[in-house]
Amino acid sequence: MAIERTLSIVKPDAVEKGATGDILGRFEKAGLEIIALKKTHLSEGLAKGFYAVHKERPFFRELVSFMTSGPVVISVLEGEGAIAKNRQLMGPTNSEEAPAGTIRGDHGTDIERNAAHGSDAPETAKVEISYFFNASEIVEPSEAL
Ligand code: FUP
Repeated sequence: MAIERTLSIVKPDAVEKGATGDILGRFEKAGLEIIALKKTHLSEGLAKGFYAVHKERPFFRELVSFMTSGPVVISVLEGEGAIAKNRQLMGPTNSEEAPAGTIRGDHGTDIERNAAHGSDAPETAKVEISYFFNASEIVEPSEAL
């Protein structure tokens, strides 16, 4: 499997309950390297832009309101099959259906307050990573030598 990059967001519900360290730890234990990281409080404009693909959906306003309700922790994860691995660690979108042992099962509440976001495909990962990080904020392998 190819080395991939994916965007992760620890959402406001999980940050508020102090689950950031547990969630980032799960990524590292699964062999995903954190190559960029920031804690920030999203503006309405940034949250709307991030979820623009859902702008016609009935839950859009609520989702934007939730995503701007408190700080988030955004990271870029790199590793073998990082996109699928992250989504496996998160579990299904709806926390009510996510099994114990998954991030959304352990730290989320429902389909909106679901603790974490992870990119769903290589193309979206690329767009999402550049939405939040400049190239200079991402640690490239050569810098680790
Ligand atoms: P995922 O790829 O698992 O993040 O899920 P989706 O792209 O289907 O949904 C994007 C976000 O919209 C999810 F984080 C949850 C949210 N959502 C709602 O708040 N209500 C819904 O009815 C469906 C999705």
